[in-house]
Formats: sequence, structure tokens, C-alpha cells
Amino acid sequence: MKIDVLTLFPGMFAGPLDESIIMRARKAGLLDLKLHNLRDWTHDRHKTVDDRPFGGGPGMLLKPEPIFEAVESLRREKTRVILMSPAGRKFDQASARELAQQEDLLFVTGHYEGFDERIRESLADDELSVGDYVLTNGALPVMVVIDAVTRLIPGVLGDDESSQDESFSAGSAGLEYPQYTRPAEFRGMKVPDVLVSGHHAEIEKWRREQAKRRTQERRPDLLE
Ligand code: 4GS
Repeated sequence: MKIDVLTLFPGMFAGPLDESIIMRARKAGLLDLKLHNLRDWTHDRHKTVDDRPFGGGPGMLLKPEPIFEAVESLRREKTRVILMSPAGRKFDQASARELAQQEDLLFVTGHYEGFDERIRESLADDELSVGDYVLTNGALPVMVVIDAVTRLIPGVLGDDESSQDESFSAGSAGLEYPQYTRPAEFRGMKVPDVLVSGHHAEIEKWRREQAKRRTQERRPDLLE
């Protein structure tokens, strides 16, 4: 998969995407990630990317010209152009699965008060939010989406890592059951007897009940 990111802060991406599973995917050629500085598509001395909103109001908006130029030069036939903003549809595991099917993504990150509306109307195929809170810019949201999507690219996770995914399915079936490892007793806290009993059918039943109870208590919305 090819992922391009258009941002004012390419430096923010150094680190999170250079470690662990994401870096392994990049080295294996499963993810081709390229960062682009929006200021490279400005033509004035000050490399201006923002301007004041017509009609007044606080803050600055990302102006259309640099973003249009950048997206038009970066996108190819099958590219899906995605804006990150709190006004987007909420990103979840289903959206991650859907994006993982694409071969070419271009993320445009939000900065300042937002985007000139024409960027939304005629450049973006999709607009995503990572949650109902306000960040200083869209770099972290893009990294969240890239992380969730990359691990779903076939071949990125080893068998061990992906089987773990089956049992944890927040956003579809519910939350995971409680898990324990050794020691069987730690500072007076004991692992539930059933788990050390060796009765596999009982263990399965206990896990199903625990997962259901936990989901009902903490995330009833997942059961709807
Ligand atoms: C989000 C979010 C976000 C909003 C960008 C204020 C700077 C900021 N982007 N999901 N202007 N939540 N963006 O907070 O995607």
C-alpha cells in the first residue's frame, strides 16, 4: 500500500512510524509511506498556507491554492484523498478494514481553525475524525489511522500477532475477557481458579461470560 501524507509538520511523524510493526512493514515493502510538507506548494516568500476567514471570526484557515496544487500533483488514478478533522465521520475498526483494501491513500492533515470549504467539496473523497476532542493539528490523528490500517495489510502481522486480534474486537463484538499470566498468586491477588483448572470447556464459558459482562458494564454501545 502507498500512503502519502500532506502536513505542515513532517517532523512530527519521525519516531512513531519508525518503530516496531510499522517500520517492519515499511522495510518489507508492504507500506510505502511518504511525507510531504504543504509549504513546498506555496510560491510566496513567506510560504503562506493560511488566511483569515471571510465574514470574520477567530483563527486562520488553510487556504485552497497550496492544498489543491499539492493534492493534484500527488494523487494518482486510484488515490483516496482523506481529510482529518473533528467534523469527519468517526474512525473505527470498520473504517480501518475498509481503508486497508485501498492501494493508495493521501491524507491531508488539519491545522488552525480548519480548511477552506472548497477543499472539502472538491478535493476530499472522505473526511475522518479520531474522536470528539480538539487537537493542535492533524498529525496525531493521521498517525492513529495509519497505524490501525497498516496492521491490517496482509502480511504485516505474524500469525501470533493476528490471532490475538480475533479475540479483541472492540467496535464489533465486544471487549476482551480478563487475562492473567504467571505468577498464579501475586501480592495476595489470585488468578481465578477456573483458569488454572485445565477444564477447557469451563474456561471458554467463563471467558464468554466475563467478556459479555465487561462489555455490558463499560461499552453497552458495542452490543447494540
Ligand atoms: C482532529 C480530530 C482534530 C482540530 C486540527 C482543530 C487543528 C484539529 N482531527 N480528528 N484544528 N479530533 N483536528 O482535533 O481528526
